[in-house]
Amino acid sequence: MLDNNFKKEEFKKSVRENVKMLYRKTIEEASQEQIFQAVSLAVKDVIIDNWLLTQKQYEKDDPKIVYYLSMEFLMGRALGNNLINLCAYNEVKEALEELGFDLNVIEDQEPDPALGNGGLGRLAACFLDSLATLGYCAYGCGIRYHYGLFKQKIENGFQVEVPDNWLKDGYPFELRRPEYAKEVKFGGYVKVVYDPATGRNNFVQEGYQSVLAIPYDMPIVGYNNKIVNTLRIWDAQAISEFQLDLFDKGDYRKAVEQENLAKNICDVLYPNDNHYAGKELRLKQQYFFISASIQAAIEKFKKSHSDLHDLPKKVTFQLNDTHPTMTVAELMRILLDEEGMTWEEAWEITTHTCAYTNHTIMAEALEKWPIELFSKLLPRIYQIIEEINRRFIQEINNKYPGNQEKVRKMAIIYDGQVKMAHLAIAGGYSVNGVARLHTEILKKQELKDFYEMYPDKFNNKTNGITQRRFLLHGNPLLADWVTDHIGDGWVTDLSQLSKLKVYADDKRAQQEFMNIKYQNKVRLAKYILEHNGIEVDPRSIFDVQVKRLHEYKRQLMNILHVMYLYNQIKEHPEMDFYPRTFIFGAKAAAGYVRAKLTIKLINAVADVVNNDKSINGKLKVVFIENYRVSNAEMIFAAADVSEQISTASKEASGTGNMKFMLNGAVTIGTMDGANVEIVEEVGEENAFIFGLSSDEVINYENHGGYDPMQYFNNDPDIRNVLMQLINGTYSNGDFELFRDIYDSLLNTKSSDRADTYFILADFKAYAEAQKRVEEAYKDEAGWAKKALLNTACSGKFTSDRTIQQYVDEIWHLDKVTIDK
Ligand code: CJB
Repeated sequence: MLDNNFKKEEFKKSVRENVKMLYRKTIEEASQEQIFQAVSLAVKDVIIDNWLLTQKQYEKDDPKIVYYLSMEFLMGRALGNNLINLCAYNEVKEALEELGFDLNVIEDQEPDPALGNGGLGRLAACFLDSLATLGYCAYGCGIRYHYGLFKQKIENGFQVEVPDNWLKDGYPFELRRPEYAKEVKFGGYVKVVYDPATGRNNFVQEGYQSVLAIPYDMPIVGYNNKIVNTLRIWDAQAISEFQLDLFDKGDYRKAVEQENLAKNICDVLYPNDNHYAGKELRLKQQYFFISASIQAAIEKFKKSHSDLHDLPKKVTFQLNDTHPTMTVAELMRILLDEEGMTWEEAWEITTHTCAYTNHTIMAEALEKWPIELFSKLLPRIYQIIEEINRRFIQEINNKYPGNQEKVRKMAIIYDGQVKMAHLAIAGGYSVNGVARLHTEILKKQELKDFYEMYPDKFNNKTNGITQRRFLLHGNPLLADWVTDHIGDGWVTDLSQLSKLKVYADDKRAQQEFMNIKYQNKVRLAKYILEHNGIEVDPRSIFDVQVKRLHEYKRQLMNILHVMYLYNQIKEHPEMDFYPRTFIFGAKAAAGYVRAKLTIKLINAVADVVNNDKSINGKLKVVFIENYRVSNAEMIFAAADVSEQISTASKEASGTGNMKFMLNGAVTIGTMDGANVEIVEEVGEENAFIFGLSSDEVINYENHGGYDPMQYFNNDPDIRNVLMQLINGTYSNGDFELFRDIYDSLLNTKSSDRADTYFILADFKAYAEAQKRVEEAYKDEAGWAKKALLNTACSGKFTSDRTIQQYVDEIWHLDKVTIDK
């Protein structure tokens, strides 16, 4: 048995005690939610011992620390994952059974802490899991949003957003740490004070408003190694509660303003994915958590080190996209204003401590803050960025004398805007993309000028996912099967999955593998029936697209193809057609009108198709409400086909693609993001690739020449489907409901260029690839082999590998083990 601190009887006793202490109830009287709280506290008790041990070890070893700074951490539920990583899942399951409870039901009581939107936030969560498991000293730093990403309800086919009050019953795995609170200053002005003693000008922010940042720590449990790292999320509190003297001085107005400022900073996560909205409150959020995190990091460093010049040897601040880029200026501020360093010293330290990850090339995601807004809210920070910009322009001029074009394209402040990506690149020592293709596009296109100037800063780190959550926890049947065949080494070394390749042609292994898939499909079918009231046949092909709703991800192409298939079946009822269930799950940003209309279209098509008795259930369409981490685990396990159909060049990496692959789903996709590397690992014969290449897309974008109308005019199938958007087929005779979608594909007036994401260009190739999927699925053994090989070849895509590469090539952390 694994060494996991769990004694069953003690654990049961602890749960009983917790129920008594928390609720003055016996275990028989408690609700399932109360049992969840009591069980979580019992688990937390074990975790805290290891948390203390880890802290002691870190104090002793003094390893280098990475601070992973991120506006988003999409953690998903903690209870099950913590039990998995403590290697206590089965024991606790048994203990609870003996008490009369089902662990699955107890797990379902936990809200999903959805402090993130999609891929970027979930990646951060996978990284924390891998960092703890590999034994590296890491802090996640973020914001304790009171409302996470909204819950999605579907009403009359439309998305409705419902607030996600995840803290309402109290969250058992967090620890409030007011003793580590930090003051964060907004507004006011900068006063220059000459100090005759040093002969320096000192810069002092005055007339500002303060907010107190209170940290809440969440444990990040490493797998079977006793290491517990920390996710530190900051909450805002009015400082006036502490500084009542403000009232004494009669500055009541300021006190009230500070109260109001604090009140809304942490209210809510902005629900935009791959999209910059430019809201002042978002800028406040950014500075709030960065200032608190960097202050705390410097304070911690100074406790055990005497010379701040050593900071780069002991600390890296990793910026998860440009959202935390304020780090560069905040670190400069602390070193200059509080530590009295010269500009040159401070810059040397900063540019060897910060590193930036780029997650997207979508133009609308680029953060560019108006000077007006920025300088008012953060006068000293703005001043520092101005000076960084002045010196950076000098550097450009030195390198490219007289080349104003370079300055225009690369300056940090230009056209009345502060460009955060430019600041992140100039202020750090590493710039990485998140898949090979993405990094190449950054170097050759989006960040070409910067790559030319700093080629050594650029590197690739292909994303990864944690197998602990997405196989061991999410798919226990397959996890056990894998362990039966190759042992359990894969849990911490996913490359071992390649040992499964020898079973690819083994009839029995194939049958077992597909039988597990079938059982997972039954589990999902049950969920769909309970949540959607739709009956789906687990023997049909489960074809799944789950991810944020975005035009570039082309859920629209998928549903248009379903409409096309439906037309085919209706026209040729005798046609041989393998039953298929198209499953969608997606949240659209609350203000993203076209994305929301696409959800309506999917549901409208579902309504018509699912209720058409004449097609004998050959085609079903399901939109799973409120797609999130917890139901994702179940969905990946049940998928036959993984839809990864973004317009080539647009999806930086994708990580859902990896979760499907790990669970034995076969990819239908474009050569985009990490799909390229997935196909490289599994072989082109074990995936279904179609569509324009990224070069072709970029070429159209740079040189024009794309005409979607040509497809409409020349292809009756396409025309037919598009006409159905405006002839009432899916809208009870309403010609207008879906007109915006129709226009977006054909009408140049409705957007810069019609069909921005090349749906019509790729449509027929997609349909043809789907035909190949169907043919392949009919060959049972052939499909089983493909599915099994997808699992067997997915080893590269563990976040353990990604993190080890960050460690080896960017962070240079020291590995820590807990002394026995
Ligand atoms: N990504 O989720 C987001 N939000 C953004 O604002 C920008 C990018 C995604 O990040 C993932 C993790 O790197 C990528 O896999 C994905 O392609 C990208 O869209």
